[in-house]
Amino acid sequence: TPVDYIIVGAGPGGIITADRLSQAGKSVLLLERGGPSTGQTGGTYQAPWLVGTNLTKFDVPGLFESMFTDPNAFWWCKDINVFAGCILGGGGAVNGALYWLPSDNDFALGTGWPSQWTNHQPYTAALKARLPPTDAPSTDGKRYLEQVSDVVAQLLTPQGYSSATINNSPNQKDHVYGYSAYDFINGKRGGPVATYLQTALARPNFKLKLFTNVMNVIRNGSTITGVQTNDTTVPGGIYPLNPKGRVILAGGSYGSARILFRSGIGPTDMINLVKADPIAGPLLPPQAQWINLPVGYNVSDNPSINLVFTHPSVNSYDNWADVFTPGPPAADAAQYIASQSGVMAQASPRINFWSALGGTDGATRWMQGTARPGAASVNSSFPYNATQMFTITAYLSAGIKSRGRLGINAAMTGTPLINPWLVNAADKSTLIQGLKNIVSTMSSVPGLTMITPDNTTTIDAYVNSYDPSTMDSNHWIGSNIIGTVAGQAVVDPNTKVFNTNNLFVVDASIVPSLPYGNPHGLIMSMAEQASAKILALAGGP
Ligand code: 6FA
Ligand code: ABL
Repeated sequence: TPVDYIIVGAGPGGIITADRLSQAGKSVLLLERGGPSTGQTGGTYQAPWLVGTNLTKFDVPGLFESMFTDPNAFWWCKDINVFAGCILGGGGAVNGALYWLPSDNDFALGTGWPSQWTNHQPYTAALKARLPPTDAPSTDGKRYLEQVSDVVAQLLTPQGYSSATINNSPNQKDHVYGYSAYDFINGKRGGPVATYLQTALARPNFKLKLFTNVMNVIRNGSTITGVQTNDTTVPGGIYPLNPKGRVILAGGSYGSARILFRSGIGPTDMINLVKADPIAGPLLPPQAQWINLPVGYNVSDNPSINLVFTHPSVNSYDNWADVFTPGPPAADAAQYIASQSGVMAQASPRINFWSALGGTDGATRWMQGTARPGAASVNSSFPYNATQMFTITAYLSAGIKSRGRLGINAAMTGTPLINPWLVNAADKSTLIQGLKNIVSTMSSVPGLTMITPDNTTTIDAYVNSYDPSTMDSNHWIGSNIIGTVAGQAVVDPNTKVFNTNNLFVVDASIVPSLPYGNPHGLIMSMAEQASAKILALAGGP
């Protein structure tokens, strides 16, 4: 049966939009290509030490680092060449869940948001009411494995940093550090799946369909009539819209861009790749109906550089290598199963910090740091004690000027086409300055040793030789950038795709500039605001 709204993709953007539109009484169908994730959603993928509970890999915060080392990583999209979650919850089901309420600057005009978007506070407040952040996720309110936090605070204090509860003052992002904040609830992964999705599922006018992959929208010129899927149980695989219905793409920065290419929307070189594909080609509208928009351009992601240290007080937690199998230390496993408390109630980060940096081009950029026990890769010329390792990841954040391009290849796989990291010379010199600042006070922390880069490698040399593919922060935005001018932007201020009547995008891809912090908090506030704008826009169902 036709519906008012088809939403493609159950990540943070899609779930929040689906909940708000169904709350307004619209009939909503949410299509997700992946399967269940958390125990609450019917997921069953468990660590051996959790058998007998209903807790899956996606529920337990302390299993986060094992997302990257598990040989059975079915949750990553296999047809996207960077990390992207293809599972209920999207990136939100598999990410580190660091959660920052957006600041005013994150939605300011200078960042590329249209003027209609600057008043984000009511939407951010609505988000906070549904999904409050916590920087003490263990159910007993205690903090565990906090040595990294203490050591990094000691390092930063002589540089003029002060401590804060970061989400109590989102606008304060200069020389500030605080405990890592998450959207975990009751010691488990929370996020939109545990909150917004549950209220939507309780409504008779809302339906979620898993394992349903949308190839393209069906359109007649500028009017979309439905979506083409892999579902063989419905005629032609097509899900239809009501006459005034709308489609909202929320497949993420790579996923939504690909659906647009496959619907004849985007740069001609991308649509020609679709045309040449034996399956996707015949589903394209005739060339006279192709819509030329800069889909895939204006892409941004935080360039991130890892510094690895040792300190005698730090417990590297065996690099998180055993947390999935055979399991964490027995006492930690037992404590978590008994009460969702302890080390396993938190993902790996322990402290986050920010500073503003002046660039050689006169512009201000911000740097974010995230520190955690353990290290993913070590490159050192001298012996070190692996049980004492920790990592500081430094990200260049708000103010980045570099842009790249993403697209598809001939196999229809989503892929970066032009890397977005440190293309702009002042981005690079600013990040290098930020790294030098971080290590400038090392001598004030007794016992602190940097092992990557080692003492024979300068910060400049380290950054110059850094493998660009490992600068990826998984914070892709901008491929369907919002704006006021068709041709410069892909979606208009109401998130409607230019030159279409009823096609929208509400996910990371419309975000014009990276925020101060890890982006999913901003994306969720954006989805609150986008659903209000879509409901208010005339001509809909
Ligand atoms: N962001 C944060 O704020 N904090 C973090 O700690 C953090 N960590 C990570 C992280 O550790 C990893 C490994 C990754 C990949 C990302 C991280 N991020 C973090 C970024 C954050 O998760 C993303 O920015 C955020 O999830 C983006 O939300 P969106 O709603 O824009 O998009 P998603 O990719 O999450 O969801 C898209 C959904 O659509 C998926 O469920 C996918 O399966 C589905 N989909 C895609 N194409 C589809 C199609 N054709 N048909 C049906 N469904 C489709
Ligand atoms: C994020 O926002 C990033 O997207 C992730 O890359 C990051 O996790 C999490 N938050 C937590 O800070 C890192 C892991 O800690 C590393 O072990 C892993 O190698 C890396 O992601 C892969 O990109």
